[in-house]
Amino acid sequence: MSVTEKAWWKEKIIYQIYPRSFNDSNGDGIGDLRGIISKLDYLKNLGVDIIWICPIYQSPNDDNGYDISDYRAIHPEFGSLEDLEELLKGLHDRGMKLIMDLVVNHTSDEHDFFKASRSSLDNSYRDYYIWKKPKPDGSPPTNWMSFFGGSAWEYDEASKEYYLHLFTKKQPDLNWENPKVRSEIYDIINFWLDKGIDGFRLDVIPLISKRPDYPDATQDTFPKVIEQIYSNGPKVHDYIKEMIDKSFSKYDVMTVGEGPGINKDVALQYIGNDRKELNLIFHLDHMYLGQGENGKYTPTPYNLLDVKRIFNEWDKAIGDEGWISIFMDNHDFPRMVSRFGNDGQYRVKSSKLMCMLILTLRGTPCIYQGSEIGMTNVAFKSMSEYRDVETINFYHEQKKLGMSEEEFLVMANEHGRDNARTPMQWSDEKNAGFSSSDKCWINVNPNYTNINVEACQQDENSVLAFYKTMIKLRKQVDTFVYGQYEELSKGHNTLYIYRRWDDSSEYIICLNFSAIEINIASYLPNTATCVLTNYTSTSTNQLRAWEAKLLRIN
Ligand code: TEU
Ligand code: CA
Repeated sequence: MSVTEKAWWKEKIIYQIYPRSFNDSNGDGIGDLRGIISKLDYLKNLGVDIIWICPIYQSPNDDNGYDISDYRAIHPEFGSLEDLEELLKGLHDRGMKLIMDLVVNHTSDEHDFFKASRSSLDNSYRDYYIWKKPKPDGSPPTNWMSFFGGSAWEYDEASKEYYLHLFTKKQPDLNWENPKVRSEIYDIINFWLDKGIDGFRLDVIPLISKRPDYPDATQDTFPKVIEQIYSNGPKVHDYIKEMIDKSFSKYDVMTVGEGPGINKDVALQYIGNDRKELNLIFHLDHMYLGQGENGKYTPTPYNLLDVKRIFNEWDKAIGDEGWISIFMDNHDFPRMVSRFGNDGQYRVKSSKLMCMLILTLRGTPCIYQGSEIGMTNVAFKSMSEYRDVETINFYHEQKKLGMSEEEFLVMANEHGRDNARTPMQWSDEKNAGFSSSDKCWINVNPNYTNINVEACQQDENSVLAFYKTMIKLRKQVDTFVYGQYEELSKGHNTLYIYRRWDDSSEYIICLNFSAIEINIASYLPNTATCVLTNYTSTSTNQLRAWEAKLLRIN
């Protein structure tokens, strides 16, 4: 058994903050940096180590900050550079770390680079972006669809050319073939690393190298288009290696790539111990489950067997040769207790079950804000409550095809990214204690009155209490970090039982993803001690409804 190389970014726990929705310090209804600063002791007390904050740079907010118009300026809504430096110091003083979001596949169309690029065909910034002539019939250069619906090409009347935008038309893709673009990006990275941040989450990094022949997409599902057309282009590793060499390699920092399109067969090219590229990735194979021909709004069925298959295949493919993160939701996907758990009668139990899952699988756990109190999806009653450009764009697309608002609302309620973007629920006070404003940028989930941090802090059996216990346990037991992994319940469509072991100890984690009690004696050795369960009483070999049980094998 090869010993996995030790590293701080393997042992620590990431907590993801969507700043817009975390805590509003100045009453404008928008979360901000000073709001995060006032919650540092809460985060320290939770036990998390690395705080990843989504983009806080200057942006027109077409995609809530993932459309950057100035990479070195903090958006005034979030605060100032001094606030960011105070947040960084506050984290470092508590022995915690900060990683920021690096969005360099594209900029905002309001970035100076793009304003210059679009100004004329012969402008020196023209080839900072990807401009192509129309096909002879005037149609876009390829049939590529944007992640957010519609064509990935926008026609520019002035120059009679199209520019590429794999996301919204206000997010033009940068041309990484251009060494001047790459050099600008390395300067941006070094600007922030010199400020002492502890690394970056690299947004859609597999997309940065485009296939030079710009082939039309022929795949039958959008995830396959991402994998085979948009991601893993011919120079992606040249670019990542050069980026690491020109910036990250000079610091003891963490690089975690967001990996749309990275499948288990190419993953080690990005994260292999010997590759000197990224430290780890957030792969999205389990997140993309259910995304059909045009993505999430053309849904296809899936179940727990698919999720387990993906986790097993990835663990087999990566083993000790690389590293990934373990997460089950973030700001782009529905809340995990609603999607994979049971956010009704078994909300508390299944929230604790999801906690045990992400903290005992092999990989760096990433907890998304609000998961620690069992926050759920939100059932907005009208499309006017939605804020996410992806949801709104797809709504307009489906409306053109005849779908009614009521019909689309059902899908938006289930799949929309705003499910994860409603304000953090701190208390049962106005706006869940998130803001003193009369109007927040997005409505608070009405269930804040009983799902909130304060309520959890009064209850020793709360989801929050369970997260603290499970986080402590994970930090005491190296086996959960560096140990091997094997599923014991393959083929079972509601049980997920797996073991983790190394030379020092062995544990079996038993998760019942259903409300049906089941006997699991056949999966267990005789000598097992129950270390933790999400029930207040222990049981024998019965796994009760949505029960999560951590057993130590003596
Ligand atoms: O997400 C890229 C990505 O893969 C997601 O867009 C995901 O496929 C989609 O949202 C599922 O609905 C990153 C950021 O996380 C996301 O917030 C940005 O919108 C996107 O890139 C563009 O920067
Ligand atoms: Ca604010």
